[in-house]
Amino acid sequence: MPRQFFVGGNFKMNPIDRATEASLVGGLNKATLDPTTEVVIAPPAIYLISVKASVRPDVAVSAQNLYPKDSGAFTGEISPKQLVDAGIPWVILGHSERRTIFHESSEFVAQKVRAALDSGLKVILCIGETLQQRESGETGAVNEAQLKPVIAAIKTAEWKNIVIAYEPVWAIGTGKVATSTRAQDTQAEIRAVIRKSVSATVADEVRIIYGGSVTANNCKELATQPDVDGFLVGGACLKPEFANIVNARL
Ligand code: G2H
Repeated sequence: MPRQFFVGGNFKMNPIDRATEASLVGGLNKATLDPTTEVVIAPPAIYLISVKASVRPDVAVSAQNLYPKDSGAFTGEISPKQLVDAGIPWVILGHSERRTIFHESSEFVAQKVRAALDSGLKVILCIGETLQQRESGETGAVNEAQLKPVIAAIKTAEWKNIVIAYEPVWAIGTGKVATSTRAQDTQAEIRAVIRKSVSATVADEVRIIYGGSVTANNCKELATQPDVDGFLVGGACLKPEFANIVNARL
């Protein structure tokens, strides 16, 4: 069965006010979106409930993070159970901004993935190498090392609830998008890791999306690549061109 095209919009710490949130959601609600693309948007935690209430029903909502406990003395954190209670079905985990700025290890990301799946959430799992790692030929090893604790933490049947977002750190918010060949080659390599370490069926079925400076201008060529099953979009998801990215395969 072909893999369903998936486009996520990662708002990061935007918008800065509720009026902008309303206009972003309003714009998306009016847009013509390819009905065969699965669309998920991830606003900041404070807007999750209002976005969920106001966005069109064919667009799902995702959190950008969680803490891997049900409840307790973890000031400032949000639990998987609270997300489920709020009707939020997805969570982004392992984003490079979390790994770098907030020092999240791959093992901690795997704990979060485990907790998310235990509560019934679906996960957009981000991995990717830095420029220095790419230049020293470590891309494959870095991606495999970031995947490894997650592979160890979850069962084969649970991979249907995971989308892998390959986001080379050097391409994030820099305007330097990966060439379609580079994205394809790296994502094929990631799929090969899943084939080797999980199963051939999971490798064939898991969606591997690309993130890092995706725009309406570069999405169509990237979308022609066989191992690019969609996108995780940052800056461009705050603009009307997000609809063009959702429609990249039209
Ligand atoms: C990568 C991406 C969204 P941007 O972080 O996750 O952001 O499209 O702004 O590079």
